[in-house]
Amino acid sequence: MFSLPELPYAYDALQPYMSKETLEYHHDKHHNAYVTNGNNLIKGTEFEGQSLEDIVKGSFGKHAGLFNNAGQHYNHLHFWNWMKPNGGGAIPGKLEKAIVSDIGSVDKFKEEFIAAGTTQFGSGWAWLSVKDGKLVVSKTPNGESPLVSGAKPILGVDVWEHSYYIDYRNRRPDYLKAFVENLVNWDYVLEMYEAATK
Ligand code: MN3
Repeated sequence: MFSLPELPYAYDALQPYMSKETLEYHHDKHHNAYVTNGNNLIKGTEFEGQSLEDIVKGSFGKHAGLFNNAGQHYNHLHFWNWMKPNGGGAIPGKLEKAIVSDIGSVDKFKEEFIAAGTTQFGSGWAWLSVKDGKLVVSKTPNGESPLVSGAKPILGVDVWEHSYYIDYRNRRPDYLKAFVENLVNWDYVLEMYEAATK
């Protein structure tokens, strides 16, 4: 069974970069709907009892309804942890080194990540993930993640309008810049990087 976790911080803790109202709608309504719909759709399928990652990978291209909701549940479970109050700032040394060696520089990573989110047409996500041992930036539509293309996501940003429209209206690039500079929880990204590369 999927279940909705509590946010790892108070609803107003990410202000002014992400408002209490955005988190109330995004967590309590949108994420909760993925949990409820996912639980209804998985009943009686071969996916019952599997790990969330296996459900996401296994239902991709096979069971669109379940995939969309399980995929979004996976994405949002991490998304809440990919942010923290007073986030952004210095990237932990080991991860910074990998970014520089695989992507070129921290600035280039930020540029590529923001561009990926800005150019994702319609709803979706921008990602930093580990593929074949190397860090890559990518984007996906709707509830997809790099999991479905054999990569391991270590950072993702939600570019569905529900993630930014209350605070930024149509200014998606401003939201992405604030996410990178002021919200990212690099300790959690490092944790996922270490798990993905061990
Ligand atoms: Mn969302």
